[in-house]
Amino acid sequence: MKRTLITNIGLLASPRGISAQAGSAQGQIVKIRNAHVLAEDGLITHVGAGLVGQDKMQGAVVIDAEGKLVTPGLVDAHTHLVFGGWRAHEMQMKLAGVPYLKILEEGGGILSTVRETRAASAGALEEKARAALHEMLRLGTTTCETKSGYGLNLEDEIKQLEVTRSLNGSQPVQLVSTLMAAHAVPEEYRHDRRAYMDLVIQEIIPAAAEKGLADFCDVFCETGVFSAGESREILLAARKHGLGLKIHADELTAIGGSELAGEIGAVSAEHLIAITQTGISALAKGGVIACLLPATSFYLDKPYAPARDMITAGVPVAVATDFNPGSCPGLNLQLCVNLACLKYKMTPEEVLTAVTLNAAAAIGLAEDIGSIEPGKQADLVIWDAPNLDFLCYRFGSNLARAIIKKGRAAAEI
Ligand code: IZC
Ligand code: ZN
Repeated sequence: MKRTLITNIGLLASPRGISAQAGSAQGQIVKIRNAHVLAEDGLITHVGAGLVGQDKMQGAVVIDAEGKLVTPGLVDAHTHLVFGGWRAHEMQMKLAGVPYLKILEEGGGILSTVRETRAASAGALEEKARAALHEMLRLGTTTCETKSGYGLNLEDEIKQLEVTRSLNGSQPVQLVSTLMAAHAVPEEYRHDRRAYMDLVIQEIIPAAAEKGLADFCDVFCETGVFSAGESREILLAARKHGLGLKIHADELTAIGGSELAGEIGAVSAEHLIAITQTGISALAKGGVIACLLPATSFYLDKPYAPARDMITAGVPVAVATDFNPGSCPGLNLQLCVNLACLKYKMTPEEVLTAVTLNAAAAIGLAEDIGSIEPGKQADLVIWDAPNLDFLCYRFGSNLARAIIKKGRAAAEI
């Protein structure tokens, strides 16, 4: 048996539970001073305070937290990690005020990344994504969701998903895979979107599900991309193949995405910058987790999603990066912690739940990760911070000092 003992934890802070926390429960955090955590074969078996018994020490690798803050490993519940190229060539256009959806309409944006992803080999995509994961891990992210959606044909969607599978287990960050063939209508189907819908429903979803390459299916429900009706059709087809449902809803315009998420009981709805009160009620009624992406609001210079209204309405809130080459070419979840606190006006405690337990629930892993409790995976971060307020207050530096994944020291900074 492999034992790891993390001792001398100044403050252990963690949400509690195996499901998403909503309303006032989102801000309820367990805080233990002078704590220690024992992991055996990658699972937490004991969380305690005060003196550590000799029995716990036996045969254990000891990690001294030096009186610092320890939280669960961060969970990034929304990324587009596997892609070819970047979109820095669109920077001047963006600075000149050309909107995100206009760039897409003219064949750039997502479609530019599709061209580069199709042209790239699986090996090249994998090495690029591996470098990003290395960076994420050092910033405290121990689990990450990643979407396809830059292939937009059977072969290249499967290629992206296979890259994700190959990365999962061959580096420390655990991955959850989402099929997002409905990320845009590819150029070759511009004049026959029905034919692309059929390809997604009849070929890409069944193939991804049959090969076990995806856990979730996501759709970009947005003006000029997929309507709420089209999104419903695609997501219901995905459900028939056993996939969990996610939806990019109300990112820029409210066209019924949140209402659809509530109606079909999606696991999560993403972005929600433009959500209406009706949309918020639909999420609450459908038990949908709101996955908010504050770094995208920052990068697109858009308003911040009304997180407080959602919390008041009893919608569990998760916060993620949205790492992608267009609307958020950044993967630092610590920065999202700062933004969630300052821009969403969430408390440090609510934010911690948003980037750990609620994020884990948004990707179907709340029973395994997202809190420091016996029975969960030993995924932890030791921070160069005395408490949660400090984590929300400092920004722009990497405060992670040691990252532990499944009981093993995965990175030290
Ligand atoms: O590549 O622009 N919003 N999809 C929906 C994205 C952003 C990713 C991208
Ligand atoms: Zn996204």
